[in-house]
Amino acid sequence: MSVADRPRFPEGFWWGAATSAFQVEGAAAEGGRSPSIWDAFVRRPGAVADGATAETACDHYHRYAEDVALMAELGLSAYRFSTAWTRVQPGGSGPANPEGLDFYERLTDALLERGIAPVLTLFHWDLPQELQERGGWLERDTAYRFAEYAGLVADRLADRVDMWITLNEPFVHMIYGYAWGIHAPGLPLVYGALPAAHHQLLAHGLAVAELRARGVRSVAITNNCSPAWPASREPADLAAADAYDRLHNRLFTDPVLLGEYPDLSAFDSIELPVQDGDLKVISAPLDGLGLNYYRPTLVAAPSPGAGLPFDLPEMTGHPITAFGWPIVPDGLRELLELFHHRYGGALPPLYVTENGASFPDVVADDGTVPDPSRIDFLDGHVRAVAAAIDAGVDVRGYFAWSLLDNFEWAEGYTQRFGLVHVDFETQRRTPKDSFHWYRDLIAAQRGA
Ligand code: PNW
Repeated sequence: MSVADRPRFPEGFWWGAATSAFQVEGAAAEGGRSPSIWDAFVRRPGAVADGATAETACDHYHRYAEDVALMAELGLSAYRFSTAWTRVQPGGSGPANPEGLDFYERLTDALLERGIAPVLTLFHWDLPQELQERGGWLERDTAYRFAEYAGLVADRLADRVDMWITLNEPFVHMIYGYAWGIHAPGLPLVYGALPAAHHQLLAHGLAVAELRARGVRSVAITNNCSPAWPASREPADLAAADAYDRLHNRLFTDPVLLGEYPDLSAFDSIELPVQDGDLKVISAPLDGLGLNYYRPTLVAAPSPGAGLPFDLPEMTGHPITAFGWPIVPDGLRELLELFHHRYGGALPPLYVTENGASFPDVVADDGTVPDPSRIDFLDGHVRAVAAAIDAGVDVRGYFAWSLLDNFEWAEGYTQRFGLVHVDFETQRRTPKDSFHWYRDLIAAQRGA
């Protein structure tokens, strides 16, 4: 990219990369860690591609120092990771497990030594299995358990973590985990999943209070969001896209920013177990909103008897990733501007907390990993962020998903999202061409 052509970012903009505990750590039976719902789910025949488990994953628990060195080489200003509840408070209740907290303290300190801001997510889908056996997010009590766990992490790290993110993508966790059952805990409850929305949101609000009580200054939540594109300008398609937008983009954002749920009357039987005072807890002021963007969603009027107020037809006419997701960089600009206009003064600064793509990367004979498609993907999306900033949206950071190839949930190790290639037999890390591209981009931006 030539200098003249380079997008401009505000001073102090965070250039980051992200991972999550279950997807990279491994060491599943070490350090006092208890089983999570994902440890249970991967054992279900057919649940995960190739019957893969995350017992070793990227072995980041043992190799974190090497991984932090890679981050330093990239020149990251921030690193987004998650803490495993199963390490910090095995079983999901009771006192902290100091060995679990020791690990996150070592990681945090290693980041700070390299001048990388730690961005800590408290929940990235790996609920302690013991809490699932008591109902998981279908139970209100899990929200109180989460607040307690948040307090334990903050007791140790409140003075050192730059930004705290309560939940990662509660929408995806609810839909994949509780409505369709294709992720842990594997419950195909359809509309019966909705209590998992309210209880995650309540957990978020209760945790914010625990963090504030420990002096934490910067708190956010990360939502997966996707512009809903109507299949045509026909009123039935427009209404379907509006219903989808309420479910995917507003259900987990309106309560947090506006203190109210969106009108969901387009859906047959949505019931949220809201009690007096909950929305006040849920709408505690935040310092940031994290958006994870991967793709827009095409939405059409439902076929008769569909049970949902929309259909989601395949989107054609765009290049696709190895996952089959359409590549639409401008959708990120659209999303950022949508939030800016929709929430106005109620919107805190935005952070793109995940964005990336999977491609079938291999290490070439010369030891390089050519991944031109990922470079194109990242370049297009970084430009989309710049365009949103130019349009007046307050975006403060961008985190590539992911630093490392890792355990991609139900896809196991078959989808590679990393800037760094991981050989899952030898644990050898090899920076891909996109790693060098991102390093150069960051250097140019920080030096500019
Ligand atoms: C996110 N979708 O999940 C998660 O936060 C990551 O843990 C995950 O590895 C990454 O994206 C890549 O999948 C998503 O259907 C799951 O649009 C599904 C969707 C988006 C994000």
